[in-house]
Amino acid sequence: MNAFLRLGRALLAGLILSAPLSALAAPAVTVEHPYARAVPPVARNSGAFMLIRNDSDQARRVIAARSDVSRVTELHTHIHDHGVMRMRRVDFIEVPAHGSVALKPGGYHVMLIGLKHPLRPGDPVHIDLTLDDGSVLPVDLKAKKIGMPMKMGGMQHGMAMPMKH
Ligand SMILES: [Cu+2]
Repeated sequence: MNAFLRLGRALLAGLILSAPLSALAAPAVTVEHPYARAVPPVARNSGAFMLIRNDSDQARRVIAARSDVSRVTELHTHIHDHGVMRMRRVDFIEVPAHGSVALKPGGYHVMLIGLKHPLRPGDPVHIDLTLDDGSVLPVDLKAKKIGMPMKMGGMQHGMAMPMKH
């Protein structure tokens, strides 16, 4: 009986000790359903969208993005400015603890500026997202044909993008 109790305690202690290790092993921030907007050959810019999920107790911020398909890659949002939808660069995109944030047309997106080649439907895109804890989240996705979020919003993605670089 005593031996069983000891064994039980040892197993319990082992479970408690190993818990933090298993928490470290599973990535707390993950990405679901990533895709980029396929664009006509004349387009110089595009956007990438996804759902970013955070399973940790702490809010996490995406603070930078890099991609192999564009010369410059930025984090953007859309704002309504006197009835006109405009894009604006943001310093970070926050993913709440035990929550998620959607990057979608008309909202947050990863802006691909200065495409190195046309993004046709099915073309692969690799994006690295840098988080505020220093970790890098690699995202592999494909370009696909999608509708414009709004008549003007969609046009501005390719046409009225202020280039400050
Ligand atoms: Cu943008």
